[in-house]
Amino acid sequence: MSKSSDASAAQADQTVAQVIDTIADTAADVRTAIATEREHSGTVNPSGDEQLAADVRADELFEQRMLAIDGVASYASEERADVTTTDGHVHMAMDPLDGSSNLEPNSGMGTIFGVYSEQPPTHGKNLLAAGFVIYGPVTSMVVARDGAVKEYILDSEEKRLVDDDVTVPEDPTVFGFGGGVDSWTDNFGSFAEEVRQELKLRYGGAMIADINQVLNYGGIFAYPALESSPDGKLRLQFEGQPMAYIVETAGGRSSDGSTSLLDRNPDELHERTPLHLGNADLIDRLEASVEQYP
Ligand code: AHM
Ligand code: MG
Repeated sequence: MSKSSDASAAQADQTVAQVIDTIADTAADVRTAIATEREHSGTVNPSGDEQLAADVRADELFEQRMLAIDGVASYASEERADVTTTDGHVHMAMDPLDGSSNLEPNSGMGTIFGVYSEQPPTHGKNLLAAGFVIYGPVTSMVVARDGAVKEYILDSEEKRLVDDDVTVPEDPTVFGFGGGVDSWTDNFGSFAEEVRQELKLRYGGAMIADINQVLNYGGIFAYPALESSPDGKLRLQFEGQPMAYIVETAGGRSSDGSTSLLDRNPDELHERTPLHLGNADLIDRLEASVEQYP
């Protein structure tokens, strides 16, 4: 590596550290938005989902805080059509409030972030780091960076490290599959029936919380291709690739049905993807079952 690329790698590394700290600091404000900005905003996001005031607020908070960091060159999110740009060398892609339909029943919700070396839409290989925050009984944060996944608790003065080596447990225990059973393809339905006989169902309606179950207990989470929506529901750049980066760094696998989500190069910022994440052998079996996915 040349001296100048050494310097820019070090610069990017410093910016990534600042991004992670700023997201941790912003979590308390997002929790407040969840508690106070509970009404529908009367708007839809670029995927056509109705937005809550809390979705819009979380998006504004992260746009403002991310772009205020020296070195952050752009901010893209599930809640806005276009990328906001400035000068810098790393690029943010975020789902500011994942699982916001859980707001009314007071179930888990979270924030997902991916830090890319190129402006989205971009290839998954350009991820430098990724993570998520869960606004659950406590606020926790999981970060994948430099080949390791770490978990922190945020409800104290400083972010407190509680696990410095998050790894997908070898023996899988839980599964959670999105979309109605009637909307699945026959191949996915057969695979789901096999899994149902082996593992315990855990499905909470927020991908971050469901994948955090997989990180803790081993297993598989999927939001598959649906008969009516062959690309599924979840967005590749804001949800799929960051979560795939975390699960793969923790020793698991990701797949869109035939390839790792990190090998995908989206044409569109808001492109959707079938998504399957979890223990490697379960993802291998999934791929063998659904081989004619897109
Ligand atoms: P959102 O980002 O608009 O909240 O949508 C994504 C969420 C995922 O967290 C979750 O897995 C999925 O939508 C749940 O969908 P469904 O309600 O169809 O089960
Ligand atoms: Mg989401």
